[in-house]
Amino acid sequence: MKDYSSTALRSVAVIGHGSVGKTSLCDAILYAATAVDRLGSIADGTSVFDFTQESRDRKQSLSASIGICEWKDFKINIIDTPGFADFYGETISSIAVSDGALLVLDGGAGVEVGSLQTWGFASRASLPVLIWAGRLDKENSDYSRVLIKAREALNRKVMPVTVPLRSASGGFGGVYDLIADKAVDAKGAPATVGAADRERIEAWKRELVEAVAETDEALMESFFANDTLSPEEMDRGLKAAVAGRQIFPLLAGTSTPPCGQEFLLDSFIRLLPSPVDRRPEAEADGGSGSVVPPDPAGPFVARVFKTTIDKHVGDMVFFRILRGGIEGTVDVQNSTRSATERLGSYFFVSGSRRVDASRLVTGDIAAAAKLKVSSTNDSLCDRQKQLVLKPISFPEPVYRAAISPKKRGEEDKMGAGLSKLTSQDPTIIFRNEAEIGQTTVSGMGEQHLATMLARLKDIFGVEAELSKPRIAYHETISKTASGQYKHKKQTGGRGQYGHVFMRVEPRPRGQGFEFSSEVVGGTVPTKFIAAVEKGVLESLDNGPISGSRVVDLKAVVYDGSSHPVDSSDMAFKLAARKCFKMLMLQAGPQLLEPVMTLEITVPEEFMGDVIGDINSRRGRIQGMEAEGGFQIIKAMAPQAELYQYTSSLRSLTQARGSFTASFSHYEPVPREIQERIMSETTQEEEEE
Ligand SMILES: Nc1nc2c(ncn2[C@@H]2O[C@H](COP(=O)(O)OP(=O)(O)OP(=O)(O)O)[C@@H](O)[C@H]2O)c(=O)[nH]1
Ligand SMILES: [Mg+2]
Repeated sequence: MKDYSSTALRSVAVIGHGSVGKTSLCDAILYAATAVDRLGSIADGTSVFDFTQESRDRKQSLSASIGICEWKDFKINIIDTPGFADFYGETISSIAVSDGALLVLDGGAGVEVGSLQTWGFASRASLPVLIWAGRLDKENSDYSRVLIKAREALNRKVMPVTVPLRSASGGFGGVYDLIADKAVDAKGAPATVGAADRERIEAWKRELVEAVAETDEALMESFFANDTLSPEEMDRGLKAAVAGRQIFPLLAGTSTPPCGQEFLLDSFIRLLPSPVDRRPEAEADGGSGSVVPPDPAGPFVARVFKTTIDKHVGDMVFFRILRGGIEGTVDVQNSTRSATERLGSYFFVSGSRRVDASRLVTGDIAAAAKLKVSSTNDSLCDRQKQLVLKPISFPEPVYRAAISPKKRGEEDKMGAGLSKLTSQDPTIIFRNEAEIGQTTVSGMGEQHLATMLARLKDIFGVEAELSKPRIAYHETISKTASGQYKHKKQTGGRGQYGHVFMRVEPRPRGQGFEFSSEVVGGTVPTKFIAAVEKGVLESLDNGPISGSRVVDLKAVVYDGSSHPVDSSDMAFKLAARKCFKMLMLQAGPQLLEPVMTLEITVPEEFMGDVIGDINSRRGRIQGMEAEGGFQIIKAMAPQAELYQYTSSLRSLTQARGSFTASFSHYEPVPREIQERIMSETTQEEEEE
């Protein structure tokens, strides 16, 4: 492949709802640009982008995949992204390294929940967005309706730039480019516009010119003076408006068979900013607080956005060069991990194919092999000019499960595999949770974790299984209680003697534990007070209701007695422990459970079902808001009721609902549940 300068590069993340036709479109783009001889197909398993066995088997994209094409002296990196919410991690990181996003909508359904979510990711990254109304060959499709929906749900300034033509029978008849004034028929061959389409086209053209004029004062004046804009003014004005997210061009076409991709390729070049015009990247907090402008002549900076682990070909790290460039073998700094990496074996990747690269410039995307420590979200930079980039922020994974190896003794092997997989995929988090005595793993959904288990087995040879995690209950008291306990044993030789009077008092939620002594006159000798405190502290890990952590109370030792020979630290510790447990049970013990805040986004029609379901999970609805045809439900619900909620919500909403969850606070569990848990705990204790 020939060398391209930064201004002749474009990287586009193709995003959208699941199964909307993103990968098919990406294949059609490569075909239109003659980067491939044959059109890749999902059905035949010949897609350039869905090349992994996993994605072929499932006919679904599970990770981001890059395809390269050359078009009119430009090099275009097409990044196909997953549409299924479980795999959004790679969608978000692809957006972070692109010059623009192409949001794919279905010509029939228009804006779906995944369209809104991925649009949101692009908005958060301030990325220019082009929109593709696809699958227009399907009977229920309607470009005008897609336009209306996109304006309602996404942005008022969605403006048609390429539009469908009608066939003689009234179906899809090809595409017309409003800027180039060119048409193709449904098979992609040059065509002319029939009288039936003329009028609509003129109206859309006029609307586009007006919209561009509105974005800039000088253009507005010119428009008033001439009642139109010159082609040069249109080009410049539209490009600036797209870069500034003032206009979102809507394009039309089909992918099977392909139609409209040449106009789309033209639009990438014409409408998206070049890498040197891209908004500067920010440095992480604690850096010089400044930004990194995309200067091709500056010191090298790159962002790692994807890592693949492959036991046959080795690990690969994908990155975008944000400033400067490299040629030949270079030592760079991984500033995130404070390590030097040798960039020697680097190349471009198109599908599963490696393409030689002798040099890399600002704005391009490449992959490197044989790196030692680098993985997703790391910063690579010039060793003389080190900085850390503000990391890409990923959603909090909401699907949490306990994980354990199927074979005993493989815990360490599993841990090593998991830590490698989580460094590759920041939307998987695993933790050793001491409080519940389990290793847990959180991901974006059931499928996400299932894929992770498959990789764990495939790459690391560990079979693991998931289960419902224990709940990290807390225990506290609701009233004050006081009493005494005497630990006294006289068995031959030296005896044991410890005697304490204690009081326990509730403290406000979140205030934690406090110990104090009100002993006067040395009834408990000062040297044993620490032992009393220790005894109580030891009891805090193992509350009397469920063996959980005890919180939010005060324990006061106020009296006692001792024996000159038989008293010891041990005896006082034991007395304190027994006394504390006894008092907790008298002080209205209360089991607290973690409660989560939920934000659930669903189409209006499913709202009733979703609210009903939340109520049945002991949840409380806090409020509702309408946004772009969707309802956002804010609610609180106990964590114990939310295991596998991701899956339930999907089945309740035909996969059109989504949610985020975060820990909110601890709250008393209802009496009958506390009693059940308490009797289960006593049973376990008796069995032991
Ligand atoms: N009729 C018609 N079907 C299409 C068109 N484009 C794609 N499809 C079909 O839509 C289905 C989904 O296509 P994909 O390209 O896998 O969709 P995707 O958005 O990549 O799916 P995910 O990656 O899983 O989110 C496939 O059956 C395609 O054949 C089109 O232009 N017309
Ligand atoms: Mg796909």
